[in-house]
Amino acid sequence: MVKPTNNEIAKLLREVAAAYTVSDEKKYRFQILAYQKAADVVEKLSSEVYELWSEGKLEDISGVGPSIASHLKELFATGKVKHFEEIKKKAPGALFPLLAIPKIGPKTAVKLINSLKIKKSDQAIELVQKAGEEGKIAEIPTFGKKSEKEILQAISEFYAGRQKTSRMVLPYAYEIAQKVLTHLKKCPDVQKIEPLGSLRRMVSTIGDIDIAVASNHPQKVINWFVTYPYAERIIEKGDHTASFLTSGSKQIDLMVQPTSAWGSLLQHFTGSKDHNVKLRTRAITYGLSVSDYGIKITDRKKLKKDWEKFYTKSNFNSSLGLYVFADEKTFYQAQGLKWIEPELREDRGEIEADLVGKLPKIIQNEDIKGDLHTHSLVDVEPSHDLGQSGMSEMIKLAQELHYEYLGFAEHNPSNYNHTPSQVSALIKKRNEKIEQAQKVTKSVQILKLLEIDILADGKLAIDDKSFSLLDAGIVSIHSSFSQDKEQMTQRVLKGLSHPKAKILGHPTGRLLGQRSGFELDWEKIWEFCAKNNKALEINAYPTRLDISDTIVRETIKRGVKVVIDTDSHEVSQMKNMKFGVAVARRGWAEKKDVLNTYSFADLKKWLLS
Ligand code: DGT
Ligand code: CA
Ligand code: CA
Ligand code: ZN
Repeated sequence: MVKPTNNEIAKLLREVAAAYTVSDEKKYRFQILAYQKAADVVEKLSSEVYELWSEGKLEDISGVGPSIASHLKELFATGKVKHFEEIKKKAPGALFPLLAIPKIGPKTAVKLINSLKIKKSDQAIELVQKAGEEGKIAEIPTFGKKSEKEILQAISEFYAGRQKTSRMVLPYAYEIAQKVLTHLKKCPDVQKIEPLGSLRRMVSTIGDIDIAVASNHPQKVINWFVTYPYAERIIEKGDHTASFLTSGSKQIDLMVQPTSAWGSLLQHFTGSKDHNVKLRTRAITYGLSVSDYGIKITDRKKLKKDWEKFYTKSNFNSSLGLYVFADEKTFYQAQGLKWIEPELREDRGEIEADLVGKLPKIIQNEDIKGDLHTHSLVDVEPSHDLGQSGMSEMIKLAQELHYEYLGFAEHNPSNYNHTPSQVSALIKKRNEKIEQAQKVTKSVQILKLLEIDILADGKLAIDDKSFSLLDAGIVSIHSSFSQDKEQMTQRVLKGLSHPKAKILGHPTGRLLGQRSGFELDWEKIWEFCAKNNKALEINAYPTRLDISDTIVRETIKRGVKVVIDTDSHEVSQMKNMKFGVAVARRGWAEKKDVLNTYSFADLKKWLLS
């Protein structure tokens, strides 16, 4: 069984597009577009293509056509695609490593390969670099000194571990954006500011960071923007837009518009692209042309009567010949829609739901009443890593977060070097620490939980006697990841079948950008969870964000609860809750779908159910 990650699949699709390009760009122009589009889509997808395939949902990915989908099926089933290999043979082997360099497209790569007579594909990058350092790239017709310099710079960026396809995990991008926002807010000409694009939609991985500013002096804002202390290279500096690369070659895009057009700017650059396309296509049928500047009436006869109030003299910009919108809500209303939460804007049925008044009232950060999965430094001689913070500081932060309850769920005492009674003794000792802490803590109820390994055969790592010392258990898979779907599913179901095993921790085991997670037969898992009152975790740990938004949506459709946990191993990580809430919001989850929005009494009741 082969499990390529989304990034690997996207890379492969780009390689095929590149091979088509160098083989006959005119003849294959449709294929090239289709493969590039598919690569874009796969790269941005918040669920793994492999998972979708295993759920029989490959065809649901909009942007991946039936022919590419059938090739992907072959890839997942056999590990390679005959058709891809044939096409790739049409191009020199050295093309593919060179594609990893920013700035080097397929045609540039082939020119370099031919002019520099590069034969060894595994040394292609070094050979190009060497040629550049010797001034040989500048001598190639149509290249010149300037492009030689750019190519050398791009190669050194590449070597610094900065591949152009690498996406940031959400919390990481969020931190960078906060720093840039702090810088921009010091500029007196900035009137409004907002991070946009995938960051505002809180997608689990972020390609680049988009920031919008409302200002009547765009040039001043742009000049200020590029003085950001960590701006390593300025890519573009125009009248209304600018971009630079910051540390780690992460791209920051800025767009500035006057305050009067803030609404359409927000809407446009929040995306997603698919949501925007759907919106704009629909608007045309009502005689409207929608853009980031505003809305133009192209055919007044088609405009609905009750929308007319949004198109008045006061919001008409005569120099642009269109209507501008200062806030996003009116921008949507002017098209007969209600405001749609950014996390829902993925063209996954949100526009249709809005039109019939069926948009969900999605969960908010304030609805969260506690965190059930945290690791303190209390040493139970565990099977995996200990936390780094003491119980008291974690409880203190829980109080500051206005939580009603906090669960300590250290890893179970290792069962390799402890007898079952030693395991019980260690849990008892940990429980005493909890009881001491509870004595001095009034506002937060502390739960005695544990993160328990589901062993390779589905047995749990602690026995019934140890279990009886706990309020409930979070059961998780931390080993034998290579089992197939059927085995994994049985293993998980067996692990969850203990009456006190109430939560499945980080259900797919995925690590963003590193490991695509294992396969499960979701229908079986959902059926079991619905029947036996088990919850699936949305693990908010930055590199996990597991389960994904699309699985959340299916989970709650079946009436199965999710629980959002931070899996904190250090006190400050408890603040990652919002990223898990974002996954829930993107999965259309409402407050009632999420276990840790319950009051303590209701939660206790559920844990005993
Ligand atoms: P990312 O950066 O890959 O995580 O994803 P986004 O969604 O932030 O995409 P980005 O940075 O390329 O563009 C930001 C927004 O700009 C996007 O969400 C919607 C809008 N946008 C970009 N390209 C297009 C386009 O071709 N058509 C339309 N209608 N909107 C676009
Ligand atoms: Ca972006
Ligand atoms: Ca962008
Ligand atoms: Zn774990």
